[in-house]
Amino acid sequence: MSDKKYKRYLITSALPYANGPIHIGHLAGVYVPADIYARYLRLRGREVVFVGGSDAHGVPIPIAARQQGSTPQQVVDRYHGMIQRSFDELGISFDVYSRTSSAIHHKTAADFFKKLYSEGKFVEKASQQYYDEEAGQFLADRYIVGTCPRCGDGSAYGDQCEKCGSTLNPTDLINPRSTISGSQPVMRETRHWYLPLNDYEPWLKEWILEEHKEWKANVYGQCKSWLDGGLQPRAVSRDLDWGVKVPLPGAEGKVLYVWFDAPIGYISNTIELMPGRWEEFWKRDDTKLVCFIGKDNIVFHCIVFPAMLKAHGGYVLPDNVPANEFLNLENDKISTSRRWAVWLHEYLADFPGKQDVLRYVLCANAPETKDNNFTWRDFQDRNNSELVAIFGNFVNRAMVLAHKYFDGKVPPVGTLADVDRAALAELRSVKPRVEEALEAYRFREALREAMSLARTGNKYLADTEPWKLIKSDEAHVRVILNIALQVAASLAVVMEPFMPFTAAKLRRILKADSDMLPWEALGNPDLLPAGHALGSPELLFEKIEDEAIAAQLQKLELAKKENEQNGAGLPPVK
Ligand code: B3M
Ligand code: ZN
Repeated sequence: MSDKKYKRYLITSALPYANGPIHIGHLAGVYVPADIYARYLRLRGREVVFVGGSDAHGVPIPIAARQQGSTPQQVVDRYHGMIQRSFDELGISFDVYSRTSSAIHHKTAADFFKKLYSEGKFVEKASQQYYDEEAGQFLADRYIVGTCPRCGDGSAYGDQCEKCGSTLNPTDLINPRSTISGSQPVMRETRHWYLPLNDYEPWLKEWILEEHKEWKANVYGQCKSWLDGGLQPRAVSRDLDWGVKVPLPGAEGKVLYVWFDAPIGYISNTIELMPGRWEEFWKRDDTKLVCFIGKDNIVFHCIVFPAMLKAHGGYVLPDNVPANEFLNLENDKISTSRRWAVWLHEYLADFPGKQDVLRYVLCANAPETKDNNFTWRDFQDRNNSELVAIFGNFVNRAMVLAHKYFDGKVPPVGTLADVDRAALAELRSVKPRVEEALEAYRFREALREAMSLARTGNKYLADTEPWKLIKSDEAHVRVILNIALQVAASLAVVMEPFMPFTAAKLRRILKADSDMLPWEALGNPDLLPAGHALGSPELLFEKIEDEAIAAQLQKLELAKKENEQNGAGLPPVK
């Protein structure tokens, strides 16, 4: 679909459960690409609202509370604050970061449910579910353990065996036990409300399979297989005492299913941000809604949430859902419960001032089309041989030479040689290439194109060797340094969405503010006027030594050992 019809952009990013800290898998899958996209659109002068927030509901929260000996509310408060701070420090530029425990969210989600209920959009059904008589409550799937019927492992959960990976129903378990009281649960009748997704199937098939063929192959493929398999009614409520209460008389002890209320959180958070204007963003068809998520959330964002919005009526639908695959860590699946992760708050403490190195590595290596692997060696290599040796080295050389030969001022251009014209052609070609990749959610490619400008600059100085030429042809050295500095100025522009801290530092070094360096002027050969006084040279990046990498690898080994000894647990909160 053409972008011309869009007047504003609504960018959402999955609401992480507030039951643990953010790790690099979340970042590479969702938040780094979403932030790059939001920053890019703002730079292009588009109106953007970038929505984030913590998911305060769902069984994971009370489970974490039990493990930690605290209450669900305490768990949410602790992790929400921690997640919010670490996102902020990494420069994830949310316009709003709230949480689904807010009063406004409870009201928005309850109203949404009530409208669908009063219009007869749900079906009500009775079913048999496991009940813990000692604890006096129904048991969510995760609260039931037993023997896996497939592999015989004794600690399978009601929804999944973690040993063999099988998806299970609680009734599949042999010898089921409640994790709350340890007693054997009994079957009891309960009633729930279901969204009849089967009724929306023909519409979803048309809307996704015909009208959104441009969606990423991994997303489109997953939707197609769900739709081909046929959709079933989905319960939108649960027997649980943590969540948004079902707003109906006689529904005590029931809450909205977390996957019903969480996506409404995007709406609630927008209302919190702009109480008077949120409807412009959510209810006008000239808004482009883009939802950034990881692949495990595809069905909820491409099928369930759109069906909810359609059932409600009046809301825009996602224009795109550019979900990523998973990032592994040192060739093993990242897992919060097994503590196999690089936690953002620990990274920020261990590598102060190196936010952009992580942003760079996670984007350059993003699991865009298939699962990918993060290794500390690769992190070190990309820092040392790309950021330091190419980008940083180029800018530093240009700055040092400009100070040495021209008193820290941008020299004027003169007659161009072929080598100069070739560099200028490269400079001009960057903008359309980066833009095209970003508009199509190809963030790795966009970053590669942006970095190609640094490579061009580096090679240009290496080929022309102005430090040798200065004796024989000062006029040409003026040209070379003018062009090199223009390339550096364009790097300050093009890197802003990817590495905002570095872009700001580069602007400071060049003594050029954002007004001098608008996105529209990216690639212009005259961003810095002749005679412009530069700041002092400063290194953009520093080498990461082997010891720092060894320390990280050791930390992972330690977590693995502790995990093997103590069983699964959550990472400590600092
Ligand atoms: N909290 C699941 C997850 O963190 C869920 C996402 C909600 S997005 C509306 O993967
Ligand atoms: Zn099993």
